Amino acid sequence: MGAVNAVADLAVEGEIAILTLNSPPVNALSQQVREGIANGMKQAVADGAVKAIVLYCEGKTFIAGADITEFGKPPLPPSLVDVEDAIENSPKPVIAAIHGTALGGGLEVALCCHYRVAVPSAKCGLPEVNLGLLPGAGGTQRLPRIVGPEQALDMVTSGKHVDAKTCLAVGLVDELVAEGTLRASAIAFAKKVLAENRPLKKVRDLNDKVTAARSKPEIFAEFRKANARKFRGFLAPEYNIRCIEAAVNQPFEEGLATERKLFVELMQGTQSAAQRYVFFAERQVWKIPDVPEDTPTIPVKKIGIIGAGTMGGGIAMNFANIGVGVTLIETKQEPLDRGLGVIRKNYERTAKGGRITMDDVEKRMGLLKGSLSLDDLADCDLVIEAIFENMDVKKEVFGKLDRIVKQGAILATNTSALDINEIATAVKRPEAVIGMHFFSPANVMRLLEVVRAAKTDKPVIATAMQLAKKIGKIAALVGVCPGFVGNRILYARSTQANAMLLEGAMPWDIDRVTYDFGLPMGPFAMSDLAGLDIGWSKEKTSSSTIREVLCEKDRRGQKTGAGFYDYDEQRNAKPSPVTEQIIKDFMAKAGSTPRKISDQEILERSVYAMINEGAKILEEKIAIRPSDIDIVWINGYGWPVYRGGPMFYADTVGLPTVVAKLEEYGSKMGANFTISPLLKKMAAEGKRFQDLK
Ligand code: 3H9
Repeated sequence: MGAVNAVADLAVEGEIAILTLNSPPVNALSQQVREGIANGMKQAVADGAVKAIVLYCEGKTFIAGADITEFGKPPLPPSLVDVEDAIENSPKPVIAAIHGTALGGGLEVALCCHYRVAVPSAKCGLPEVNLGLLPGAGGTQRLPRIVGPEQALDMVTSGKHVDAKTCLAVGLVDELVAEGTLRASAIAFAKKVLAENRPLKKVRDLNDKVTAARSKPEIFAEFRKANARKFRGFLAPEYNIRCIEAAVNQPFEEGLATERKLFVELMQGTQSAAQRYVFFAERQVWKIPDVPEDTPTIPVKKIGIIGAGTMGGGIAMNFANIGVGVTLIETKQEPLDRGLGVIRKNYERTAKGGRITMDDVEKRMGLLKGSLSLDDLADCDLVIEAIFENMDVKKEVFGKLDRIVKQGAILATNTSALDINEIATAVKRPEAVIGMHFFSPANVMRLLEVVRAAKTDKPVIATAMQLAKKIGKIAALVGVCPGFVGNRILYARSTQANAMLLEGAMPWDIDRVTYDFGLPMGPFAMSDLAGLDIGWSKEKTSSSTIREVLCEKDRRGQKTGAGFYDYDEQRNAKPSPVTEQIIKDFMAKAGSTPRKISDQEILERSVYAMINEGAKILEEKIAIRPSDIDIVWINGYGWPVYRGGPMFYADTVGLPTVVAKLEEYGSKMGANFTISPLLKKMAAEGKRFQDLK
């Protein structure tokens, strides 16, 4: 015995064979791993001295799933199902020894073993749904046979990782063994199976829980209803539900066939392609070509935040959540107290929901210190300025910080619009200045745009990215330009939305098309939510835009009960005849006649303008790669992940089509509209954004 192949090894200790996989980083079921298991099983079964087999993994985890990089390529034998059959049909008991995560195909393999042992820190799950897929190797048929259809529905549609203790309780795992002793304990367990002459337990034969649910179709109807909002637009959750239904209503083999058919359908569709692309994009986004992983970082133990408003308070919560002390600065006591009060309320609400304890609330509040003096920031390692968007005031604050805060500290701004290079001129250490653009509510939204200014030092960038990871954000490194990546693209979309209003589309038409495409809300509903009066003042208003006129009529958005829409007490939006009249008056004044704008035109002009802006962002090297732009729009603006982000979507439409349509709409797109030369070039060369690495 010894090496089976490059990633599998078979050792025999007494009556027990240990089949060990070692395929970093996550022991995914690549062709080599499948072959290693299949051949290892063959050898162990053929060896007369072997009475039981332990399947064990080296490295940080048990098998974490199928190898996603192989998807979409021609399948190579042995198939995963063949491997599973070799295990399940083994005449000798096979025991899975689980540490780290047994996910997807990994859990499916474990479910074909006759027994499963795990360390307490291990987790099991079927996360295929997050890749737009379903467990395609029997997982949807075996899981409900152990945990019952209700829990199986929850697991396959959420993709959640279930901790070992719960796995033991629901029967997914047979025994928990002490941390650090997995290999020896699994061998001991195998010996016990032999000594007690335990049967070859096959999950496929457990029928009680599925047959019990056969006469209860309401289980599925209710589950669909309760989750309709969450699953909106996604195919995979529904397909996963159908598989669990099949497990309940069909014999095992037929259920497997249903699962296979639905799996193949999902695998061939664009949703899964998009979601798999996003999986890799989320990992790629952390990689910065000229800031390698070993770039030194600055230890951050104390943070200062200037501004205790919604933004500053939300940002502070992120750091208190991970146990880092924050000094919050305001100019007056009253807003400071109010800011701290809001934070406390937020935490208390979370505690009421059961996600943290009241003890945690106090601990986190204890990490937040209020102050009215910038001098209290002298010993901070990082200061984040989160005051209102005014260049002069920001420069003044940075000038002061430069004199107060210790050398070596990072001076960050949360600006969403201003030129950070100009802000950096206010200090003698521009290399310490960086943008950390949080999205509101900052304690909830996952995106952080880290903005690299002309002189920002690499360790400053590396530290900001590392901190983002620590507070659970996904960070994209972007360059300086008006609106950076996210808001710049948003602006391109708004320009088209506003232009279409003046051609005859109503706000609710544009919003409906946007919502149906999969975004959480359209541009006008979003404006109403944010407030139409941002940047507007009664004194300077000129009635030159619809938005201004709405503000003049005190229709300033949801908060005033009216904006583009009318709102009832519960803030439900209704199309507004007042807005409609304002739009019509505007058009009459301009001498233009309203025309019917099709849903297709609304969608294309909105989305293709965004793609065009994204291409310009790439041309100007404001974003490192197209997939970073997609990460920004998915995590900051709710772009539907099943469409993979605007740049991925462009690839699915085809760049020549995007360019042709933009040329067709040409004159309507606005006086300053130009098509990105990069976009044109790529379209002409038949390239895709995905190919720009
Ligand atoms: C499936 O199983 C289908 C079957 O039902 C049916 C088949 C017929 N494949 O996340 P990390 C790479 S679908 C290939 O940073 P962590 C990842 O890209 C699969 N590569 O580590 C990264 O590469 P790089 C169901 C994979 O410690 C590196 O590993 N399973 C795979 O934060 C490290 O990853 C899943 O969906 C893979 N399956 O988290 C599980 N997984 O270093 C997906 C990872 O070059 N994986 N890589 O950027 C995960 O959730 C996490 O990776 C895990 C570790 C929790 C395991």
